[in-house]
Amino acid sequence: MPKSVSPAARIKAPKPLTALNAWKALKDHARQVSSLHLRDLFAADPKRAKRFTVETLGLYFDYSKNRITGKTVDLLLELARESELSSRIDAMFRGDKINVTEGRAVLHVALRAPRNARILVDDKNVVPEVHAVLDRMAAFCDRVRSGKWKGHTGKRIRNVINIGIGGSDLGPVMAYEALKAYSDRRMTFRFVSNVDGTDFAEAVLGLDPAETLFIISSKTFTTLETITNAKSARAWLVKGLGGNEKSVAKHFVAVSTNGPEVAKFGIDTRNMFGFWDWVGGRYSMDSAIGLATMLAIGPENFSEMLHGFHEMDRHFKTAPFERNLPVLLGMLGLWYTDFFGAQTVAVLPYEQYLKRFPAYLQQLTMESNGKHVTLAGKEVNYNTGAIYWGEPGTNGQHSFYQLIHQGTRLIPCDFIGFAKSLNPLGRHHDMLLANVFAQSEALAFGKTLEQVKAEGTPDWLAPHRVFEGNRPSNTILAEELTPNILGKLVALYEHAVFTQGVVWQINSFDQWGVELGKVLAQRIIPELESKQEPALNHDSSTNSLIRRYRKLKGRNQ
Ligand code: G6Q
Repeated sequence: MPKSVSPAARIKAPKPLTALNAWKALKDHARQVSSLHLRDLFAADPKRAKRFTVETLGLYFDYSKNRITGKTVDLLLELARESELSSRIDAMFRGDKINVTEGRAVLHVALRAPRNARILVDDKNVVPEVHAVLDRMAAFCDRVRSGKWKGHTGKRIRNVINIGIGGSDLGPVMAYEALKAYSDRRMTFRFVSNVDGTDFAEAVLGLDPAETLFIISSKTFTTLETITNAKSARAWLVKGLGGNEKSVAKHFVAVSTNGPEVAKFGIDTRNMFGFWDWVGGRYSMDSAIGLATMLAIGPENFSEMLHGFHEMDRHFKTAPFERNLPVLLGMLGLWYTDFFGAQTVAVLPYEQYLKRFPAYLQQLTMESNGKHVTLAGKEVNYNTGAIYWGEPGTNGQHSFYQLIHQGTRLIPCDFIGFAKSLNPLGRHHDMLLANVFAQSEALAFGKTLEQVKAEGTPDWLAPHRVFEGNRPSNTILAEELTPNILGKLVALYEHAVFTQGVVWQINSFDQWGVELGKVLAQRIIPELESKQEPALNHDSSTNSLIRRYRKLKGRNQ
């Protein structure tokens, strides 16, 4: 539990965000920029695309189709400087306990640091421990992938089921889907997260328990959904293998920070892969939580992914803000959230393998920056974290893009595309990429009434066919989706989230809302299950819902 004296109180209270010079200047500046159209900004500056593009680390980041001028960028970066972003970055990389509400360091960057790096937490270098776990994971993965690790009946493992939720699920699922092309196709990978029994039932459907390995991924090893699913998995396995409890040993491994709970569940802690309290759940896909990913793609590809993460970390720490991808991405997002009233950001990967990337980013961004008080506990008087959402292109074009093009809301978009397909098929890929470029062009430039009329559209129909344009987007292009590039993309967003959190003066690394969810249901479960009619003390709506549920289940007297 947090101590009674707030560690935040020891932090020198920064000037309120809205009192910073750059913030005030941005307020005035936003009024001027809101009357400018991207059509005019592009027409006035033939070099605009070049001026607002950064190419580094194999990523081509074009942010020219944003509602910005050179002055906007200067002021946004000035705001980052006034917010002391550099020293906050240093504090994170140094292992300072910047997660003040939980008294923890925030060191996902240590998970991908090279072997010879030195990062201290409480005066102890944590990098050797990180690599010791990675080495154990690699040895385990080699044994499973080569068939040396045998199940209880002597059969090799062909199916891997990761059981975890939130940060212990979204990263592994996203990375598995993203890197499927690099995975061992002879193996089946499935992911169970929901406490809804359907999730588990569907995941094991058609699988032979003798060939199935469960990874129970839970930092705390007390999460209701995960432990419930893990118990059902154990029952399914033991039943399938003739009722022998000993079979658990060869079919269950754990990823956790909680050895005693793992042992209590019945998993030998020699088959446990650890991580540390300085790794937040949503920042853990490159820790042992990535065991399923490593089993799928192999240790070498996994290490390529870590290398990608690390390259972006180094870039974030050292590149000047003007060329710093996470700083630019973060500050551009903040520009629309705080100065244009934008509520959401659409992430639109034109790459089928990234189909779970928006869902992954949803947790990363919204759990991190969905906060309404500052580090010092003061209510903010500006907007913080945006709502992130999206679907892979081109599917979204045939559904929700309509609102982005012609609705009444401003929705900044991040387009993500790759020059090469991992499945080249005739003209498919050129068509796919033509759509990326066409969409961002249409969003920015639109179609005027004059243009619509010039096409012979009757007057009554013309307003419906006008696209006002001036709708902002970033485009991120890379050569090909590789483990390395995936690492870079994830780290790009991680650090963009950090950048925003620093400017908003919030703690991006706690999640009390999630903790609340973990306890709320506990009180109601016995009320649903009890044989006797329970005495209910909720509000009248909740009481009625519980009674109705019990009645429908035939549990009422
Ligand atoms: C992530 C959150 C949350 C967490 C899950 C699972 O940052 O803390 O999504 O990952 O609640 O928690 P366990 O790994 O402890 O089961």
